[in-house]
Parts: sequence; structure tokens; C-alpha cells
Amino acid sequence: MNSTTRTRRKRACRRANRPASALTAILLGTAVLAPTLAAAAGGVSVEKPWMRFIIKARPAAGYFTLKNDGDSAVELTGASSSGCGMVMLHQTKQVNGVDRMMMVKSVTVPAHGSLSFAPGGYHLMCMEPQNNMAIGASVPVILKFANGKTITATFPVKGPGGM
Ligand SMILES: [Cu+2]
Repeated sequence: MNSTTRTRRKRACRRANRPASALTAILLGTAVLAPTLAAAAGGVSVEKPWMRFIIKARPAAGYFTLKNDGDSAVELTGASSSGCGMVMLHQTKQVNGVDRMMMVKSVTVPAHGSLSFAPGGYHLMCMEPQNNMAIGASVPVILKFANGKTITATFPVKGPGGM
């Protein structure tokens, strides 16, 4: 990857992960009522997964809540998806009032705890949306943990506003 490509991706990435608008916040409220898609692996489950997709030329972002009902902490170390080309773990942080995205190597969910991947914070960065990434469709995402376990969850694909 040359530096021009990298810069372009970084910019696109920031756009794809803009903080939720007021409208999104309202829509997320209704999403709580949607059926929970969960796949347990050692007491760990994925709740309310979704992909925020804009257009194919821009990275999409994956959001969900990781719930750990187990007695020990779990460490998410990566993800992959047939809908994404490449998936990275990212975190958006506000620096001097500006949103900046950074790569994270892993994310730990404490025992009997949960962690949300949500607009403005942690997210899966789906670098190259594929043809199966379309609003109304779903893509499978495999979450990988430090203990060698994986969870495959179905992520419904929604537009920028969460619909
Ligand atoms: Cu990102």
C-alpha cells in the first residue's frame, strides 16, 4: 500500500465513522427491541450486531455489544468477514474536539461484563466492502479471541442512519 492510498483510506474511514446524528440516536433506541442475534462461545455472546454501510468505495463500520457471562476476562484480538476484504479493530477518540481513529491490537471484556462497539468509540473497520455488502442484506463476521475461540455472528447491513 503506498502512502497516497493510506491517506485516502484514513480519510474515508473517518467519514464512515462519523458520530451518530440525533436521528441515529433515536433509531438506536428502537434497535433495542429488535431480536437479539447471539452466538455463545464460552459464555461470550454478540448482541445487536449491525454494519453501517455508506457506499462500496468507503469502509463500512461494524457495531455490536460483546457480552461476557463467563468467570474470566476475554480478549478480542481480531475479526474477519467475507463482506469486508479486511477487518481492523478501531477506536475513535476525541482529540481537541476532533474525532480520530486509531487501530487497537485487542479489546478486553471483563468477566461478567460487556463492552459496546458503537459510533464514536470501538468499531470493526470493514476496509473493502464486497458485493454481498448491501443495505437490507447481512454479512457473517467471525470474531477471534486470544484463547483461540471464535464466534460467528450475522451482521445486518444498514445505511448511515442505522436503517
Ligand atoms: Cu475505523
